[in-house]
Amino acid sequence: MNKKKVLKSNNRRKDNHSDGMILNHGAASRRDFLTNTSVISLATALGMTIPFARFMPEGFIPVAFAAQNNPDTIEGKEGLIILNDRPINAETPAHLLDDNITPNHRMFVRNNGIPPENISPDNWTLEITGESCVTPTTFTIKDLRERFEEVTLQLQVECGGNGRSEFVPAASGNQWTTGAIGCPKFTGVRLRDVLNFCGITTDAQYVGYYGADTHTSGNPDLDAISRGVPISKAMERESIIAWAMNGEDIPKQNGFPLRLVCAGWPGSVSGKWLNRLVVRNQIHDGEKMAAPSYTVPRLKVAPGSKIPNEDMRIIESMPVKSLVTFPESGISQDYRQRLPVRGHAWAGDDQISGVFLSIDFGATWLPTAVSSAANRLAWQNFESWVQFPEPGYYEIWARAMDNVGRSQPMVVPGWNPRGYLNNACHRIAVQAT
Ligand SMILES: Nc1nc2c(c(=O)[nH]1)N[C@H]1C(S)=C(S)[C@@H](COP(=O)(O)O)O[C@H]1N2
Ligand SMILES: [Mo]
Repeated sequence: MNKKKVLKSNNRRKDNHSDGMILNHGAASRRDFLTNTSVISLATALGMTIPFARFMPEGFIPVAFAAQNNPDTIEGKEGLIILNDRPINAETPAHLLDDNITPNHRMFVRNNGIPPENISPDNWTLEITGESCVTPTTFTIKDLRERFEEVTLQLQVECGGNGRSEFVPAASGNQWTTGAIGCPKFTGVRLRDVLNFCGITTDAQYVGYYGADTHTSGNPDLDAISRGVPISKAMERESIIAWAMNGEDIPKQNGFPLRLVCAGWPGSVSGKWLNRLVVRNQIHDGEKMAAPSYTVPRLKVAPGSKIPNEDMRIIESMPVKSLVTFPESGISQDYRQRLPVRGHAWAGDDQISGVFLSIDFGATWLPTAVSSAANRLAWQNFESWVQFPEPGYYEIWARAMDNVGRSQPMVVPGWNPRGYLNNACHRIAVQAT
């Protein structure tokens, strides 16, 4: 089968926050479509018919107009899209996340500060301390390896701001589309084993991390970020202190030589370049713990409103979500042939119960085959195929449901000032010929 990428799209990916329900970040302005919303003009712009046009929701802009990749690269991270170069932030295009286990070179990068240079893993130390730690202790990586049981787990890390680019009005921050997610295999020791070794007092409430990266301002008294998790999350068997990713050193940008991984929660709780953990008798008060960082309004708010900090809550488990990783959006497909469709789905601390596909703008949905997770807090893979009734423009939509019955919304959910937790359905474009 010959699946060339043929759909025309804009070659710039510059931010355009005036767009309405663009579900994939694009350069096409919604205004162009508002004055011109008829199906005929959309079909003309696409250069093909839209067989299921009668089901197209009002205001939806064909995903075919989404933006294209930019050519810049980060060493060891070829193919990732750079959103910011100081600090470095880069996301992975959906079709490059097709592997069941995310390879090191495909893992997104989200840096709040400047990563440390000239690291020697042999001299690296991790200090466990804090007011609720009984015996503060400093470990080398060798100590950790010798004293505690080694575990290898596949764990999903998704930035709380993944999908931010779709919020209207725009939320400031990196304009992630869909690619701030990955699910590599991490090797390390359980955080709880290390905490139990040092001893924690009964008033322990939170575990906060510090890393060796520095604040972008250059001020040595400021931390780039220092977040953490409640003690209950820290004590889960899947919360680990890792020194390897997919059996290799953790890539430099992803926290070499040591990082925390508390999966299923915003990626920001998984501290990189980890050198200190503090067991706190209160909610950790490190950099970016307090609102508005990594918090959302307790109640639904009108888009664009200002929310007092005390009305915000810290994000914990991430919402149900899925990503189509094959085919790549924009391919051309012989309509007489079946097109395999696959991807991944995940649901924070919970599990996926089903993933459904639609080729008619959500009028009908078909189930897919969903794998079980490699372990708790690893994403699950789904697989199916579609076949189009006639040539024309189609979109494949994927929608996941979790084991407590929550499913992904079709439109961007709950606007919030910092643009977190967008779990709207992923859409890809296909031209059937
Ligand atoms: N020390 C440190 N840890 C950090 C960060 C950081 O900037 N510094 N970024 C956090 C955020 S916001 C995310 S989403 C994840 C991203 O992990 P990755 O870059 O390995 O994908 O790391 C988290 N841990
Ligand atoms: Mo993040």
